[in-house]
Amino acid sequence: MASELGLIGLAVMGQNLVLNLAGRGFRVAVYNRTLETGRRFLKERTPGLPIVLGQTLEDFVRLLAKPRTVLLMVKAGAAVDEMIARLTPLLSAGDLILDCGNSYFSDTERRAKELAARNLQFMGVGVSGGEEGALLGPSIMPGGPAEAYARVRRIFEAIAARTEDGPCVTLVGPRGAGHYVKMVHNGLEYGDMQLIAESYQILEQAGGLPAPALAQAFAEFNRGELASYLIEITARIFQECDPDTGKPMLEVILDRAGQKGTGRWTSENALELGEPTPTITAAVEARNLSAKKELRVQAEEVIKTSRLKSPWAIPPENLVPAVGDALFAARLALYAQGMALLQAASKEYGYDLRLPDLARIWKGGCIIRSALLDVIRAAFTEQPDLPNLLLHPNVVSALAQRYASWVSVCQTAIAFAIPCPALLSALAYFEGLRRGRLPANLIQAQRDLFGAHTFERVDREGVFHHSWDKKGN
Ligand code: 2AM
Repeated sequence: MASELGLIGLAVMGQNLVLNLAGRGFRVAVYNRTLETGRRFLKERTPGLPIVLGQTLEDFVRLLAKPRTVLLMVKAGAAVDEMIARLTPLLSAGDLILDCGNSYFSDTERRAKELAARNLQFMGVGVSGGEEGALLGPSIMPGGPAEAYARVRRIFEAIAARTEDGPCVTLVGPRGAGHYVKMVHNGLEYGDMQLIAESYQILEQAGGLPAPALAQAFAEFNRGELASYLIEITARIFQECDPDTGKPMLEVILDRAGQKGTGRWTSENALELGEPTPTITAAVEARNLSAKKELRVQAEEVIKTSRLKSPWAIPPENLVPAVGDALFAARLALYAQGMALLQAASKEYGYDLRLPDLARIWKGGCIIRSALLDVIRAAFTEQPDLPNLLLHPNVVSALAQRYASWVSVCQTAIAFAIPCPALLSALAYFEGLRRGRLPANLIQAQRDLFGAHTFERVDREGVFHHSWDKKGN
């Protein structure tokens, strides 16, 4: 019997997605550039499941029921174009290709156009949840034509994560919208992880909490408003020991984090759209700074500015709850930036994104799943035109309650010389957003003085230039 769909690319994510599909009863044909990988996968992981291997791409295509549905799970970038180029001559009009990798959204826009010209349907699909999500149920963010989605909706709904609000999948928008939303998801993931890492450093270095107390603090956070996958795994990480040395795992792990591009893409695009996302950018830059390990070790020796004598802004016994408050407040500011970016992109690219739906499909399966998404969903359901999450009355009062802790935690971090770029950038975003008048008047004055760039006035319409006294007379 012909396979209902095919999947190309049998790295771990691809393999797990195939197992998820086959486990739900879908008959799947698979193909991998390196045949041996495909053979091993079939032999070791698929006995009893309705999975067949195409030894060549031609064989693979012959195994598929028509009109064909092909999922690509190959490395983002040139590999996707190569695969599409090899595949398209073997396909017929009306066949559907779904790129499920982490492609850049403008590549997806281009491919959608190219394939439409050849009468092939195309979707760019964001898949989040890591290896485990792919196997047990990811959050799926498909973008493309509604008629293409109608063909795969049943499949996606069957394999996606489920919450009490239904399967974590919806057609998020046309063309590159799925990959765009996945990109912002990853940017938020960067920000969230960095905020948590900074909170850990404050608790450990200012608060002197040992690993068991850190585990307890984060487990406690996870029982409240901070409940989320990332907080949960953080609590678990503090409990883990290295089998070789018996030391806590965190002690033996090198403090050098890489970045694969999706966080940076979010920042780059936000800069392009003129939408501030300082906390996402701070997180990307914190990873870049972490990568300069040798330089940091050297600088630590050279720069020995003494620290403040009595650095406490918070009574030590209140530090854990205060950090919890600060983390929650900063997380609100981070997600406010991400949602604002999605709104801006929706307008710029005509994606017609529905923010409450995005919050819903992120609730299960993916890395950023959290209780906060319910708050976000409720806010944008109630007020679809809400200009910024931080303006919703519930969020306003949630932040008002935590403001003193947030500021005190930042003060404590500064006093202890603990670098907290994400936490501080989130606070600066909040303070900047809620300040009707910013010092950009001075920027405008400087620009007008040195370059006659002109300025607007607060008291009348129009464009003005002032004859500045440039010599300081
Ligand atoms: P491989 O096993 O032959 O390397 C993740 O790298 C997945 O993408 C793997 O399944 C890998 O296949 C596949 N891949 C990477 N580059 C590719 C290319 N240029 N053409 C086809 N598949 C590719």
